[in-house]
Amino acid sequence: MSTSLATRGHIAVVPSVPALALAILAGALVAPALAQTTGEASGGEAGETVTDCDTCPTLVRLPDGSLMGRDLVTRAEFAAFASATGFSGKGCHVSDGKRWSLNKEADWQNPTFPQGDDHPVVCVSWDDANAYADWLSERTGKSWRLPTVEESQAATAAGSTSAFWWGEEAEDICARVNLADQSYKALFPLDERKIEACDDGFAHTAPVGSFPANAWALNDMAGNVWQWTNSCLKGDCANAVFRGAGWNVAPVKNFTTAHTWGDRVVVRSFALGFRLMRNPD
Ligand SMILES: [Ca+2]
Repeated sequence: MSTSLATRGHIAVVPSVPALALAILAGALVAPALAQTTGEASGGEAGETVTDCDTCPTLVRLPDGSLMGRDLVTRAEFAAFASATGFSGKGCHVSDGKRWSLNKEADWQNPTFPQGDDHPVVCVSWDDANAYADWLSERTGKSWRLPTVEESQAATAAGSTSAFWWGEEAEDICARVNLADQSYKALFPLDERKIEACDDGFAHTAPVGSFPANAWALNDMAGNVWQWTNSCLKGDCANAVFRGAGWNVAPVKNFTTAHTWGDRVVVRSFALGFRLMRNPD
């Protein structure tokens, strides 16, 4: 994929991930989850968590002071929005392991596989994600939004310069991310891609935070579900970039910090969700 991407409202050329990481890190690795605030404080410590309301996504303060969702937005969090607004978004792209198709009845409540309230919401379009962010902004009086692809990649790298957020090699990847593994292969035997020989324990999505957090205390920055970003795809803002890769994805190169993909902003997929940022107070 081209590295020439547009951020909504302006054009940005994405630097390499190592350059991003070096620029942002400036030598400071941050200990995870140091403190919890109510969201009223400003200018807090890197690593602290901030929560605006009971059903709002928990945020982690990054070294530059910005606030990133600790987790992928969950079904429970999205349900609060759907209940309050009457949101209904039917029609979701699903795959049998070989071919993708539009299932007109599938939606975030029924993505065609079982999910708990603490699983990442899927079958949500870029438009749906922005509607949720706008609703959260109205509700909290604060500004919620999707991260740009640069912000998402930098938060994933968390100061590292390696291909994956944990290192250069994919070994032990089943202990790091939820991907297309042997438990997936058992349910999707038609998939002819190179499926990892290991078992991460989840055939579909996993509860958020089931795997180790990265150095900035962020969960699932790779794996579980793809994450929408606020960046246009190759300058075409009818399409948006997503990254991180999901539970049905192989091979492992998809889980590198640099890897991106994209699709139309109206598309819903059973392996695609999102996380949000909130502008600091
Ligand atoms: Ca898996």
